[in-house]
Amino acid sequence: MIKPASANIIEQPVASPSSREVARPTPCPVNSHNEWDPLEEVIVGHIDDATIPTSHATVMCNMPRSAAMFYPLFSGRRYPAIMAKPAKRELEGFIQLLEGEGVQVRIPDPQPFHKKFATPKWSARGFTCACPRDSLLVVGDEIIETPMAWRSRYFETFAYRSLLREYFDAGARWSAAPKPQLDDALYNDEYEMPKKGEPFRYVITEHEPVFDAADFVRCGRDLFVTRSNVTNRAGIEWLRRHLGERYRITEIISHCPAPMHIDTTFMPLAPGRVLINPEYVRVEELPPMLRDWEVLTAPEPDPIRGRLLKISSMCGKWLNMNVLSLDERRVVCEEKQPGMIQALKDWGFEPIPCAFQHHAAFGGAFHCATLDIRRRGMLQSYFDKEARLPHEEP
Ligand code: DAV
Repeated sequence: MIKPASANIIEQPVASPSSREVARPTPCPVNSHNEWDPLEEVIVGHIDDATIPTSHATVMCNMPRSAAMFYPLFSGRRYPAIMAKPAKRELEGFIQLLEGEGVQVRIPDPQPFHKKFATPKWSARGFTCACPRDSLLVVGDEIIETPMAWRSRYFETFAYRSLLREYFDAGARWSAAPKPQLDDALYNDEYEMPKKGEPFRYVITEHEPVFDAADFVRCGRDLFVTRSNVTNRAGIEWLRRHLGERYRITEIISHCPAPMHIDTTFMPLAPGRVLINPEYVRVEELPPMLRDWEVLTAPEPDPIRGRLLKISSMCGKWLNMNVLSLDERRVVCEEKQPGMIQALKDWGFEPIPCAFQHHAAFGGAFHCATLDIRRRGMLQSYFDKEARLPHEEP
């Protein structure tokens, strides 16, 4: 069942009252239903005033060991130029590439991330808006501000408020999950990363709903989620009820010992085609609704060269999967990952290599660094008949 195109159309006032023209409907600027429709407008984060996040269990438990040793020593300070400068250069190159491919790029506002802020119970400094994928979730014509578990990210969506206001004025729906309190009760003091074979456990409790948008990926009427060190069951349930009957949310089991964000684990690239991380995902544990989908197993990442890059990355090695689809064929991926470039070619995609390794110190790669505002397409179901929602027509 396809949502009528008119659902995305809003009426704009006529320019001049004397004009005889009838009001022409303008499409809503926010319209993105999946990870692969042709990309027209995207927010790309920036790293101005990026600040090493305030040391906290939620931050440290997700970092590679080398970074977890080094970041707490500098927490609350701005990222040094030796890290920021090359990352900025790469961001500029990425933006140029997107614009060259005909995508409209929007940049968030400057924010004083280094400034200390407080709630009645705790204080922190900010982090960065390098990764719009985490704090905002676009579902159709709606943008949802997410309740993030990191204290250092409490006010991060403020960087997007002028954009959000603009989209709202042009007809988008704009909402926010309940502002979390992020009290001590949300965090599990005794948390230790589970060892191989030990049951899943998470640094966050179920005290209140929290989630990062990057723990979800969208395939039309279906969203997939991984529970993680920033997304709890209550957070998933909040989104499920908020989106209502038109959508279904299905969990993907990740065997990552410290999971954070689905976009290095399970990345849909086209209708019926999903890229999976062979270390975190077991094909036999994928939900049955995916049985007709082609599962593309990500190749082993090529090793990162360079001492600073190695110790400063906040992310795991599977960042090679963190690609951005411009459409069902064109995929922006890291130029220093020849294995992934070749695999994408072999699968019939058109990889567009781009230098972006220095962004890993700020939280991710292409998927993390972006938020697709508009992709040309409509809401659809991509799963077989049995997998349809009970009220959906065949
Ligand atoms: O695999 O370290 C990267 C973050 C993606 N948003 C990882 C998570």
